[in-house]
Amino acid sequence: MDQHRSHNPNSSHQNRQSAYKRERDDSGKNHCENKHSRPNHPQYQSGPTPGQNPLSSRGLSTRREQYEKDFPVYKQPVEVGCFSLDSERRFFNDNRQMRYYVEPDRSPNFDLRDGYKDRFIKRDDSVKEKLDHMLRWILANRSKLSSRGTAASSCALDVDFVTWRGHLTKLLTTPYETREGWLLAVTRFRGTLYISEVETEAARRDQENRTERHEEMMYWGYKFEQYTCADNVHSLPDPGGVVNTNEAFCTVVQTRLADHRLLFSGEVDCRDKDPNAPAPPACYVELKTSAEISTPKQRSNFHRFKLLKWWAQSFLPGVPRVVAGFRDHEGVVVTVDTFPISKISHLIKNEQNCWKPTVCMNFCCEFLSFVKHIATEDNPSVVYLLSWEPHRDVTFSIHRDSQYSFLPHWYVEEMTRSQDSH
Ligand code: 0WD
Ligand code: CA
Repeated sequence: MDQHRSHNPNSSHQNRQSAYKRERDDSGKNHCENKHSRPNHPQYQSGPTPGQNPLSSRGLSTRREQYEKDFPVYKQPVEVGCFSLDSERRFFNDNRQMRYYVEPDRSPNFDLRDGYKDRFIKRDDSVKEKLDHMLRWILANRSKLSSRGTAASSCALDVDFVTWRGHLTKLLTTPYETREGWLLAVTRFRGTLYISEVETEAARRDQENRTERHEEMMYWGYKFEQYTCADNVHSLPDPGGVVNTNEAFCTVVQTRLADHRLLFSGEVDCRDKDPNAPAPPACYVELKTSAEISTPKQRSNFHRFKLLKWWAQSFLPGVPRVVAGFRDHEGVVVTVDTFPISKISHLIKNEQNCWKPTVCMNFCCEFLSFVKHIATEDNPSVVYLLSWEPHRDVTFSIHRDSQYSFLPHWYVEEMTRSQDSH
């Protein structure tokens, strides 16, 4: 795979890369240094002195107009590893939970309600795993990531950011989000910035007040996976089995957004079972369910809201297609459609005032610059808490040895040890 090609859905944009490079020529020299150059960003003012706790009134704008610029450089994501979580949520540094896509009929009539009462084991979502699985993967694979650095380099890892793909998806969709805010905890440790989500009060309330109908509908997505995924290349899906949401297969990818080197992991539903399929992540398939579309209004909402989320989630790790099961109110899949990620931005072109990939990517890029700029103290027990509510700027506060600290001792100790032995 050509690592230097940028991954761009709007390749018709002329002059994109050269214009972008000119803007960025003052940065990206040494990603390990703790003090950062302070390019002139229009979106925010200089941050406060670290060490203070009060919420800063200075923030980062999330207004769409600010981010309607050329598409930033986004390198083709490269899979650097993977891991699996088994039926008891135990970590394995391998692909044992990989599943294989078996194409269903276009009108399969899958009953997504089947098994909800008697063949469903639900992950305990009160257990907050934070970045732990990714950190385990990093420790098991640190030789692939550590700087082959000279004595001058003090980086433990050759990346600027470590996070879950899902957190980046939230950033990409922020300029268009009108309902749900977020809280992201950031810690700088040995030059790398770790980003881990903190549940908002509103999200906790929503989770507690879910209706039985909503609980069941959350199962439907997993049931669709069971109808379309086989455990082995040569086997078939087993709709009579148990759905266990502890099980997961996750890809770990490395890429770069402008001058931000990213390492993130995302859960992958399945892969193309053809042995001649392209290498990961290009052989991966994302599965979704959605309410069937019968009116122009429903179609428009689907384009404006759902396709934005689907595009952002799969574009980030370079997963090329989403297979969607459209279901009726009784949870029966009436049609199945494939959405190539590269075609989604064309599909939405006819919607008035619709979302734009460039706005999503430019906002994420500026957010990461903002984080580099404010999170200056390199200390595993310091958390910069970035918070955002719809129609507001992104603001932050600083917390020492607080409930927000998320890098576990086992990680900090092992990284410190491995670094000192280099
Ligand atoms: O706050 C969270 N949601 C966290 C999730 C915090 C820390 C870890 N995780 C875990 C998830 O349980 C999962 O193993 O990270 C893994 C997924 O990370 P991701 O790929 O970055 O997450 P995202 O892109 O939001 O979701 C991908 C898939 C979902 O598919 P759909 O099609 O619904 O987008 O991961 C699954 C789900 O299948 N998933 C979860 N599974 C169980 N519990 C959860 C969850 N909380 N969140 C996503
Ligand atoms: Ca899915």
